[in-house]
Amino acid sequence: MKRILASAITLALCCAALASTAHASPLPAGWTCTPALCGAPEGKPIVEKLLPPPEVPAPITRHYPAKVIVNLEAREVVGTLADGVKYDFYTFNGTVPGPMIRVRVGDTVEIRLKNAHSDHMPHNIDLHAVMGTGGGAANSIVIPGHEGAFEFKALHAGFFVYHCAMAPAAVHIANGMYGAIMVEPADGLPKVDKEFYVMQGEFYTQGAYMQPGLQALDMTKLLDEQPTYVVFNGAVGSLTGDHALHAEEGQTVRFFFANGGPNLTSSFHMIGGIWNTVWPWGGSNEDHNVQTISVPPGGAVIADTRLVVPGTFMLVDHAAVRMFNKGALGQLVVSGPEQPTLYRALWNRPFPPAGAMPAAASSTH
Ligand SMILES: [Cu+2]
Repeated sequence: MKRILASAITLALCCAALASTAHASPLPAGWTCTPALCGAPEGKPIVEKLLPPPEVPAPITRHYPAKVIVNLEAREVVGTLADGVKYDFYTFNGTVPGPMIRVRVGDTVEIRLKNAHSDHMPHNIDLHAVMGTGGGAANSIVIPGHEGAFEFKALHAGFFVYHCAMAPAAVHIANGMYGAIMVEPADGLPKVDKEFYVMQGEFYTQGAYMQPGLQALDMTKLLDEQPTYVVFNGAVGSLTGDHALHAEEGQTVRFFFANGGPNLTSSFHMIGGIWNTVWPWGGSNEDHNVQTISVPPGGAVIADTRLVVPGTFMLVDHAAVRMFNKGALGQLVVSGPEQPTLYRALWNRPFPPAGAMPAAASSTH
């Protein structure tokens, strides 16, 4: 009897040991547990340095997984939607979009979300980079004056949207509560000279386009998906005039472009430019020589362009009414010497009506 009991105890201990060994991998059976995916965070926890858009956090140069702490705060702020037009925005950290987060695949990311004492609504965060219920939304619901946190392993490289998912989510998103997170592949992205962060979003105001004053959300327009404004980075003119983006001829410029929506798909285009390399959908596949990129609500793209001539290049949603009548317009000003072999003006002159004597030929063509 004693011997049977001893065997049973040995078996139980053995099984427990096996179970704990099997538990060491955070991934389900059948997955390859690479060091990048399964390695424990190394070094001291890193507190993510968050910057306002269109600024982008520096590329990641470390080659090991780390613990990254991201401090976000839901803030309801009255801000400028257009010249003379105010709006009561819902934001992450006071800006639309919220700051871009940049981590490396394999990182353990701790999202801390506070809800400002001065806010009136509960908020939360759903990050599309998260594999977990609600992308973290269920574990980050915070009422004003409260803070919540959750942690996830960044298993998939890519560029992802995050947004508030508090019901009614369409309202929180339509009020500007979105941002984006880049999960860099283990070896990083190809180096470029400049990086910019731009997000498109719609606003549904009770007043007509450019009607001055503090504008309230129009629920009928929202439900009908008929926005008054379609803008980049939360306002008409956020990337034009004094706020235009700048680069130099010869540089390669990268756009981290995402669409908060809540409803419209963007047709992201640079007038006078071509995207040399894009990562459509923000995923891992590269495409080349692309003119216009479809970016759905809750979707994103990484788009690189090499600037070969000087000029002002307009960034637009190529659904044309939105660029000239609803605000979806930005400027990239490229400085440098003219390159006449690549682009030059020829002529602009009257030509004789049909039947008139032809002018002396100026060309053998
Ligand atoms: Cu919210």
